[in-house]
Amino acid sequence: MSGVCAATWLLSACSNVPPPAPVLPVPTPEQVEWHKLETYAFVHFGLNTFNDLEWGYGNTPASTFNPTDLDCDQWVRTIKAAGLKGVILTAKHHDGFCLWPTATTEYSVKNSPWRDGKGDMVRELSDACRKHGLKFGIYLSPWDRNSENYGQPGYVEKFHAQMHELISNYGPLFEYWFDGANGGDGWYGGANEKRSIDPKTYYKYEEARDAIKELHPQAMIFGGTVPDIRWIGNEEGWADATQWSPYSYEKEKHYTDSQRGMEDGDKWLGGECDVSIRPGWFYHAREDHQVKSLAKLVDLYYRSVGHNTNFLLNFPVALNGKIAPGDSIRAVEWYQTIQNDLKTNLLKSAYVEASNSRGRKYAPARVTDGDWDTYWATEDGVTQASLTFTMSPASDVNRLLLQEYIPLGQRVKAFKIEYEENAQWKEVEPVDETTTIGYKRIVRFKTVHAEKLRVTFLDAKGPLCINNVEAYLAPALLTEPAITRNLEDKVRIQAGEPTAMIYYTTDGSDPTKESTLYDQPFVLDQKATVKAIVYDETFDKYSPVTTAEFDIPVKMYQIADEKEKAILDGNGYTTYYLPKGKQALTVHLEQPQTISGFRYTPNQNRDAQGHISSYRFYVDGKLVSSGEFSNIKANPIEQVIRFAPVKGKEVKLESVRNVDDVKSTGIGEFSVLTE
Ligand code: FUL
Repeated sequence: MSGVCAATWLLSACSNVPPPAPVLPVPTPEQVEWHKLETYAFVHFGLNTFNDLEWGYGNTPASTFNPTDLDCDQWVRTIKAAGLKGVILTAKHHDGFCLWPTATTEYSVKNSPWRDGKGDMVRELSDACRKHGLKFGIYLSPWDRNSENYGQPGYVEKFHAQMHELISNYGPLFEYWFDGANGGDGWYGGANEKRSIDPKTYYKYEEARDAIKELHPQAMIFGGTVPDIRWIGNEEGWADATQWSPYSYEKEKHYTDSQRGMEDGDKWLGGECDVSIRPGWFYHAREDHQVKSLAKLVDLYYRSVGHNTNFLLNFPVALNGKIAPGDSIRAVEWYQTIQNDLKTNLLKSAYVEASNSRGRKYAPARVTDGDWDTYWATEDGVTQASLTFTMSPASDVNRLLLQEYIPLGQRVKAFKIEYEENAQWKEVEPVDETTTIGYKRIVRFKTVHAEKLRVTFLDAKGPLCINNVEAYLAPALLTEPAITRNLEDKVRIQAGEPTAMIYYTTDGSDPTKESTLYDQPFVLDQKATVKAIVYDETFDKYSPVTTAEFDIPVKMYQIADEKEKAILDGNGYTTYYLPKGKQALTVHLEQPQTISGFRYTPNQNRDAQGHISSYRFYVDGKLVSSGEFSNIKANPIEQVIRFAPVKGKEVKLESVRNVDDVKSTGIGEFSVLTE
C-alpha cells in the first residue's frame, strides 16, 4: 500500500469524515418537511358549485349557497383513507364568495341559508382536520370578481384583512395558496374583467408573506412573488421525469419551463402537481361519469411523486356538501393500488456494494437501512459511481425507487439501471428518461428477473448523496380503452395493449365479457352512448369502463373545406385555425335539429395557442349563448355549453376573445348537442 493510499484508507475508515459540501441551492428544513408530505388534497367548493360554474362572475346571489347535508368530517375521512396528508380549502375563489363569516364583505356564508347564515366552513373543516390528524391549508384567490374596488388600493387592504382573519383564527396551516389567475396578462382575467393590475406590485405579496410566516413558519407559500414551492406548469397532475427542484423565475421563458425545473436554478422551489379528480375543479353533475380512472390516477402518481414533485389531488365537493361516492371510492382504490405496488421492498435484505464510498459513516448499506437521515456518499470529486444489490433471493422486479439526501442539494443528472440474470448484465427498459432523482424518483420498467441490480450514476453536480433505494414488483393494472369516432362515423376503440380483448355496448349498459367483442372499427351514424372495457382472460379481470357520448353523426354536418373537417375527426390534436380576419366558425347541418348546446375542444397540443376564452354562439343567426370558457388557458379541456333548446340548421361559434389576445382562433374539436 502506498503512503497516499494508506492515508486515504485511514481517512475513509474513520467515522468523522465530513459530509460532502452542499450543492446550492438547498431547501430550508420546512421545505424538506413539505417534500415528505408527497400527497395531499384540494377541495373546491363554493357558489360555483351551486351555479354550475368554474369561474363565477361574482354576481350570483349568496342565497344560492345551500348545501343540504354538509359534512366536513366525511371529506376528511375520505381524504385520510386515500392516504393524503392534508387538505387545502378554497376559502374564497375568483367569484369573491367567502366560506367563512368575514367582516370584510357581505358576500359570504353569513348571507346564505346554510346553517341560517351562522355557518363557518373554514372552522368546520379545520376542526375536522384537527380531529383526524390531517394538515390544513388555505386557498384565498387574490383576484376577486365581486369586489367593486378590485384594481384599487382599497381592495388590497380588504384582501390582506381576509388573509389576517384566515391565518389568525383557524390553527396551524401547512400551505397557503395565492392563485395566479388574472395575473394581469391581457384578457386572461375572463370575459367581464376589465380591471387590469400588475400582480407583481398590486397585491403586496411580500407583506402578505411576512404576516403568514410570522404565525405559520412551517407554511409553504404557493404563488405570489415570494413563493416557497412552484406550480408545475399544467393542471393535469404531472411533471417531467427530468425534474430539478432548483428554479429561477428570472430565467423562465415560458411557464411550462416549470414542468422540469432548472439545473441552474438559484432558488429551491419544489414542484407541486395539481389536478382535479374530474375534468373541472368545481362539481358539475354532467361530469359524474368522468371521474379519472384508477389507471389514470396511478399513472399520475408515478409522474408526480415518482418524478420528484408533490401531488395535489382535488375533490369537487357536490351540492349536498359531500364528496360524491364515486370520487371517494376511486381515491381510496388509488391509494390502495399504490400501497400494493410498493408493498414488499425487494432490496430490504440485499447485499449492497459501491464502486466508491466516502467512509463508514457513508457506507453503501445506508441506502437500505430505512433511516432517511443516513446516506451513502462518494468522495470529493467522484460524480460517477455505482451501487450493486445482490438480491436474496433473485426476483422479478419492475420498479426502482431512489432518493437523494436533499438537505445537501440536488445533484444527480443521469443514471442507468441494469440487472444481472444468468451472469449477464442488461439494461432495463424504463418508461421515461433516467436523469434526475431529487427528493424521490420512482422508475417504472418492464418486468425483469434479477439476481443483481446495479444503478450507475453517470453524472452529478457534486459527490453523490443517496439516502434510499428500494425495488418492487408491482402487479399489472388494466387500463381502460379509448373511444373515438372519426370523419366516416366509424368508432374506434383502442386499448394500451394491442392484443387486449375489448367488449362494448351501444345502449348505455355496462359491458361485460358477454357483450359484443370489438374486433374492428364499426359505423355509428346515430346518437348513442358507447361503453367499453378491456378484459384479461388469464386473471379474469376487467379494466374500468370508458363511456363516450356521441351526438348526431358527422354525416349530418355539411363541411366542404377539407381543412375544416379537422373539427369533427375525433382528434383534438388536429386543429382547424380560422382563416385570417375571421372570428367565427359557421357550420351548416343537413337538416334542422333541436339544438341545446355545443362542445368546443381547444388545440390539445402542448403550448398551443388560439384557445377561445370568450364566445358568442348563434343558431340560425340568433344569439343563444355567450360567456367565457373559464380557466381554459391553464386547463385546456373540452368545454360543454348548454342552453334552452332551439330549432335550427346553421350554427355559428364566434370568438369574442382568445387567450392572451392571440389573433388566430384554433378549434380542435367542435360539435353540437341535440335534444
Ligand atoms: C387555477 C384557477 O383559476 C382554477 O379555477 C383552480 O382554482 C386552479 C386550482 O387554479 O388557476
